[in-house]
Amino acid sequence: MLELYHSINSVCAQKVRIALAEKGLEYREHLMTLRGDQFEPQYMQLNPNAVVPTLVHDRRPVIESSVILYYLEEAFPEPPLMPHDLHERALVRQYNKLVDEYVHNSCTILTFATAFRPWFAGLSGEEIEQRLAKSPSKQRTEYKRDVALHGLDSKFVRDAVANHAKLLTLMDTTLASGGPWLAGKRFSLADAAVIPYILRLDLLRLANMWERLPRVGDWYQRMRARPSVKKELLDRMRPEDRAPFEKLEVDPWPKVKEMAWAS
Ligand SMILES: N[C@@H](CCC(=O)N[C@@H](CS)C(=O)NCC(=O)O)C(=O)O
Repeated sequence: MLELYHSINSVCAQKVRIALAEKGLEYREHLMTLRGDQFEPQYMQLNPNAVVPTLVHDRRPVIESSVILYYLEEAFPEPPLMPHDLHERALVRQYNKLVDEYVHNSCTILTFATAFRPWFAGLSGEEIEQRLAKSPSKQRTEYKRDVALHGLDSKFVRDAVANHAKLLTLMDTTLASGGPWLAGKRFSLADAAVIPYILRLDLLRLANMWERLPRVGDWYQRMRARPSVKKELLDRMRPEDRAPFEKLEVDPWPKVKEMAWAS
């Protein structure tokens, strides 16, 4: 039996839900609020990093979203979400590595600098620190504290934007040399891993980041029409999941635009 600990807006969990849907796998879900339940000792036994997603397969946990994607591919090979061609397989891993190493934290930075910033409204640096103190990742705590205090003026934002630009450039290059999917002619774990971050930019009103990259825009439309993406990303968002994005008070684009293609 498959079980998934996740939350609707979690980008890391979204990629896993897409892979599960693509493979037609049913799972029992444990919906987390991430407002403290990730630190429950029982959950941290499954995932000592106190983050989602966690997949439990036959009572054994698998953590780290990209590792979960590869695990699902090996445990349930049909339909395949890894290409046959070795270079395309390497490209899938390259996308996942870029996301794991740079894009994920950059997405957290942009999201907490804007849509999720009101969660910390009115709190002092110390109070914010207390709220974040339980997280085992001191680096992510530092990012969140800084963007909660400084918003898009945080010193971390420029690199976060540049890392998204790097992803978009890789997408444009690989789509130009192949396509229609990120790692060739078939939908793969690269598409599943990347779409949550592109949707997030869109929700943060930053879709202009790919205005000069029409191939990326076309891919995004193809992805939005895909049943797994519709079911697990677009249709799963409840009003409360959309609210932080709809309530964005300040349009982030003018500030982000200056940084987007600066280098
Ligand atoms: N490297 C991890 C990152 C997981 C992660 O950061 N998950 C976020 C949601 S996307 C989370 O659980 N955040 C809760 C927190 O930071 O307290 C993975 O890929 O699974």
